Amino acid sequence: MSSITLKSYAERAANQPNAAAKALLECMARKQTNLSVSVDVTNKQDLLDVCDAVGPNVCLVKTHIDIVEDFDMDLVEQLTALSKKHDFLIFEDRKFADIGNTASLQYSSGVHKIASWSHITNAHLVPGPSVISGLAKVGVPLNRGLLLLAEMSSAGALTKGSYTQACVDEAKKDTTGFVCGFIAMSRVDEKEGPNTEKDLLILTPGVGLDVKGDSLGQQYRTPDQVIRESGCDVIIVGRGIYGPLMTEEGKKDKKAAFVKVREQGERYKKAGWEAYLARIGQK
Ligand code: S5P
Repeated sequence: MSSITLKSYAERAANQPNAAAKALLECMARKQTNLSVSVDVTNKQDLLDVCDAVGPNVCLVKTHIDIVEDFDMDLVEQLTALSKKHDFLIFEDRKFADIGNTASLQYSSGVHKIASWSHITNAHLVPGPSVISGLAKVGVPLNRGLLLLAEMSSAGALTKGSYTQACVDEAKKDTTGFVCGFIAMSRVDEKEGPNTEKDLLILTPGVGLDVKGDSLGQQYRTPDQVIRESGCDVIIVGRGIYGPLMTEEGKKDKKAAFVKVREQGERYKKAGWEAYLARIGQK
């Protein structure tokens, strides 16, 4: 049996049992993009404007909804409308890490009601598999998907060795059907040869074409290193795309900044897709 990395996204979509992962793979194949934009901005209008600008080029919008200062449910409604307009899924990067009961309440309730609008979310396995069961109780009836943080991009991350392996083992033996992949830097499910048990997605942050890192430990690799060399499936790009909005120049002239944001989206989409075509031998 051959590695998951040699299969096309469309082929994998056809056999994917998790509804959210299936929809994501189908969207990737349809739009020819493996780019997810991480929209880490702190006001509602900027968040929506970035999504509108890069929407045509992405398969997935990743949010940190708790950093939005003027959050309200109208933001969620508008974001959902944009996801339909541009054909992308939504991933709330909540990184749940509590006991099952608390995680399930954090996922379903509170101000943000994440499960009601986010197709995909993620969790640390630190509390053990009960975090999966707690979240699955809420997410499975809604056809959502869960990613486990098996590896992180920041310098000195403790997500390695037996911890990473435990994430892989839990994902493979998950009986809820909720776990559909990982946040990871490499093809963690194929460390010991091809994964023939269960198709799992690998979404990878720490992607940048122009810089190697930031002043707070983030480490960047190129789309080619991530998709072709490391066999990951989706590139997650934040400041590499919306960065032009954050400069003094960008704050003064938002219109010009959004032109650049759109261009960066196109640039990362192209780089990610070329790396994928090279990986599956179509280029
Ligand atoms: O290991 C990780 C996991 C995640 S989800 N490293 C990360 O950087 N992330 C997230 O990806 C992080 O929270 C941020 O939202 C995004 C990377 O942003 P960038 O601006 O550095 O591209």
